[in-house]
Amino acid sequence: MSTNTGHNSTSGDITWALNQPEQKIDWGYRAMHGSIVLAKDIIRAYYASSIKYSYYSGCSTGGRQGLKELQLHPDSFDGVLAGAPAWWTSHLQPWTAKLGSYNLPVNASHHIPPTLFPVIAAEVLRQCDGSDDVEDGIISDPARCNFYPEALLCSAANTNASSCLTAPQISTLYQIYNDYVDTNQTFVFPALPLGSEPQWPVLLGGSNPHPLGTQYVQYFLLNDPNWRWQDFSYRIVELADQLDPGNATADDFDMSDFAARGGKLLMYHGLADALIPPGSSEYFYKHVLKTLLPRGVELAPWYRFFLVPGMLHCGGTAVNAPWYFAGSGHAAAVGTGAYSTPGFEDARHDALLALMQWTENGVPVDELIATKFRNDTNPAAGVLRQRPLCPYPRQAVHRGGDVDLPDSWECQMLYS
Ligand SMILES: [Ca+2]
Repeated sequence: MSTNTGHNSTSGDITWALNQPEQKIDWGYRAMHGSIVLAKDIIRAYYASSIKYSYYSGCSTGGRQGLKELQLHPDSFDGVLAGAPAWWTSHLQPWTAKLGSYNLPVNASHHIPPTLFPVIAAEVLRQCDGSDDVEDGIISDPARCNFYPEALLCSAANTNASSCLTAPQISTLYQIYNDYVDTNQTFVFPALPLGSEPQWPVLLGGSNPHPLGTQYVQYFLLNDPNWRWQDFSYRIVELADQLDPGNATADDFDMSDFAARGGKLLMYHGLADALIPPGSSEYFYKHVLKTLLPRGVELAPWYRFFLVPGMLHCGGTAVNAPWYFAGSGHAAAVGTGAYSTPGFEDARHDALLALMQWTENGVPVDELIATKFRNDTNPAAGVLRQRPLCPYPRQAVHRGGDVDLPDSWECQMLYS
């Protein structure tokens, strides 16, 4: 089933929410649950039999919806595949406005024009590619790179504004790459990762912050279309925490009811995602861990989280990274009629089949093989690269051989 979540709009438009508290609740969780209940009734009636297993697959807001449904109604689904979840609505949306403001106004000396984003991307890749021990054009562990932004600083010898950054622009770069921390060192939201530059035009390339930030504050939080992003303050975040309109934020980290009934959760997030930082999924995972492990609930038997090196928001890559594993929207990116992982329709290469095998046969997802086709819209043209994705906090480590073949890699703990 699918649902319009109770309103009609394009995906970047929040104006419908103005003074509509019931529609906000519909969007937050209610339309999803009602639709699930009705869909199950229809399925039972049509097939005249009971439902054996129910699965969910969604990314971005779809990821949030999967987590929210699981938290409110642990018996709705047996398996949930949640990609790049926009789970932290009350912080993600204000951060989106804050992030955009770093690079504005466009006539300021600190503004970095989008034409410089590829220059920054190239320097980040030059400095960081090898920090994961393999020079393959993919930054597989951004946290291991000790990036030095001043390498981009214009000098007396190089004053070409299309190939270097001024000191005020370097300061903007620091803001973009640093977590949003506010009053009393309060952590608000994680930064964009090194390697996310190819997707920066979405949130950092406009003459205003993205509407998903600004319009959230205007139409969802304050019901004040006249609010200006220039007036952003920490008060907005505090208000969002306090009100959380529509109860949209999926922050009930105690998912032990879902675990206890045998539910399985597979979560993934692209490490080059510049719309929702992968750090927000790491934060989520760690908070579930901190909530449940002290009570004796291990995560590995029911919840696994995969970071995807080089993958943009929900899918795609700018650096030829293996990103295709039949996640939400992946087949649609290939073209009409595509399904699973073309040519590799099995639980090793298809996250949904892997989730089903885990749920129905008890085979845990110890790794997933991600694929980069030579041509993203024509899998028949062959495979460029395949590589395992590993359950956090493991990561794929090269053990020798052709880096483009999956068996040249193995999952190892990222600490020792
Ligand atoms: Ca690398």
